[in-house]
Amino acid sequence: PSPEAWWKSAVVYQIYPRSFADSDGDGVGDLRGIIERLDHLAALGVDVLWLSPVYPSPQDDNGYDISDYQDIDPTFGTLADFDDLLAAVHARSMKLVMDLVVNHTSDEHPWFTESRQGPDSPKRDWYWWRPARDGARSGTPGAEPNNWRSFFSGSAWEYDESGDAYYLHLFSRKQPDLNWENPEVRSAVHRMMNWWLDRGVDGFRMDVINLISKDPALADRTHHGAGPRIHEFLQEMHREVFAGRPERLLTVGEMPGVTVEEARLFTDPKRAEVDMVFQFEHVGLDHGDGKFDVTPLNLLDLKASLGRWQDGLAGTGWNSLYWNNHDQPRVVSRFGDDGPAHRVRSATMLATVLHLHRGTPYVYQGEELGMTNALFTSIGDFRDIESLNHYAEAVDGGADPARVLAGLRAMGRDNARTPMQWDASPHAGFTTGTPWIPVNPNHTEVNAAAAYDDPASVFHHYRRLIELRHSEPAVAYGDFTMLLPDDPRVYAFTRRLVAADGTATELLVLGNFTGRPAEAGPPDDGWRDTELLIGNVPDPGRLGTTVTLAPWEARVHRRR
Ligand code: TEU
Repeated sequence: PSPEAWWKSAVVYQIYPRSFADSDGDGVGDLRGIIERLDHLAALGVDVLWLSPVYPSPQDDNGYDISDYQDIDPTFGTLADFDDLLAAVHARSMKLVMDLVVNHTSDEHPWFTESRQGPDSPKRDWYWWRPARDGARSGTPGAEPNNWRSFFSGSAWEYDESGDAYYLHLFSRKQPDLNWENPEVRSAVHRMMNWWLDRGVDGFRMDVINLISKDPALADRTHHGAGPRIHEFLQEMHREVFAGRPERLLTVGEMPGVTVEEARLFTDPKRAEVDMVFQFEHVGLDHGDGKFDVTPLNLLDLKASLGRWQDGLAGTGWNSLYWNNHDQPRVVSRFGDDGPAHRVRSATMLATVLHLHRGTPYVYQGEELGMTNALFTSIGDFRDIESLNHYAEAVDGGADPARVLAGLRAMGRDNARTPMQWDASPHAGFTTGTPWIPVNPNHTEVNAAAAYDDPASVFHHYRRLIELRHSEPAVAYGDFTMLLPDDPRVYAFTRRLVAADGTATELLVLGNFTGRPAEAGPPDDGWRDTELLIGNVPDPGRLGTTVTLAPWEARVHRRR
């Protein structure tokens, strides 16, 4: 049998550089700040760091609008700082993965400024330029080439007078979509990727990579999805960039709307596309009519969804596991209870359940501290273009501003973007200046310095979970079986691995998703003699025929 891929037993940590650590007091995090805090990550034990974009950018979407793919934004530092960071990460035996944002560039990228010159520009075809709809007068309402909507509100088309045409932008109007039908675009991207890999980076997290292929007909429709050439483009990228490199690299494709059937194709190693994908199903379960219309999570839906992904990628393919990233509200506030009584317990329960699934877990900065959603009160507190555009559009359309604000407070991306809480000092040790977005006032209690000193902290729990994945092969490689699919309170499953010598290891994972005690039992009576591998309450006691889980309790038992 072929050896298991290294990333199956790895844990990835996402850094959002703007909010991680500021070394020069300008209120924005930077590369030197990350270097100074690497010991935190080494102590946590993560294997890979994923850096959100640090390239030169007008920062319309906090760096996801790139104006130069082969440099560092002065806000974050220099290429020399980057090389130092890479060396420091490698010196601690960790890897560094870059964000690859190639569905679109900034409108200030030279490729686009050239393309924009007019129909005769040699780079005209590098982007999606289209005339007004048949018979419509350019620039008038409804004249856009099709009905596509931007992820950030409004039409996905922007009229440009100089060439009397519209360009496509699935995100902000400052993020024009690249035309991947054009082979020059693809080879320019491949060259850029090779340049970073030659510099020593260990792979890429690929932003909305399933959207790079679009049906050139650009017909009206309601949902953005993968276009017809997506597999071809990823296989070509693999050939041109990754194939034949001896390094141990990681690729993860972010894919809004991807189904489990598609994900199996994307992650089948035989097809050589990407190692794993980020899917969005479980983070859409509490969306109502749009993401800002929040509905309570139904645990049965969560189990059904994650369970289907476990089954769907069991034989072929591989899951990414995440609760949080820079686009999602904080999980302890969303699916747990961030009040003082239950914050630590619910954060550690959620962590345990996620990290015991089969797949590669991703930890988003601050998640390992149990950081919570922010306390935004007025629209002026928000910085994110998605929230600001949504508010303007909804309120213009007659929605009640207080209701719109409630949606933003619960689901807005800025919840994830408040500064990392290092200590109890003013601005949480993030900066000596004025932070670009205010620090959460709860940093006086919720911070890394306090967590290091408390063996029962969220930090030490994450550290133990990561250690467990490294030391117990059943966590990384075992089969997954969902239990109690109809229990509305307890999340339960087993993991089972049969070693080469025939010995089976079985793990039982139980998580109480409520603030009240909940009864659960092991699936059969073979669980009397087990070892407790990890739990989040002081004296969990043995596993009988039934067990009463404390509010938000999680535990993992092992039998051999
Ligand atoms: O996000 C893509 C995406 O589909 C969403 O998660 C998006 O952020 C939004 O929340 C939809 O409601 C990626 C990046 O992670 C995000 O930060 C960028 O804004 C976006 O692509 C554009 O590059």
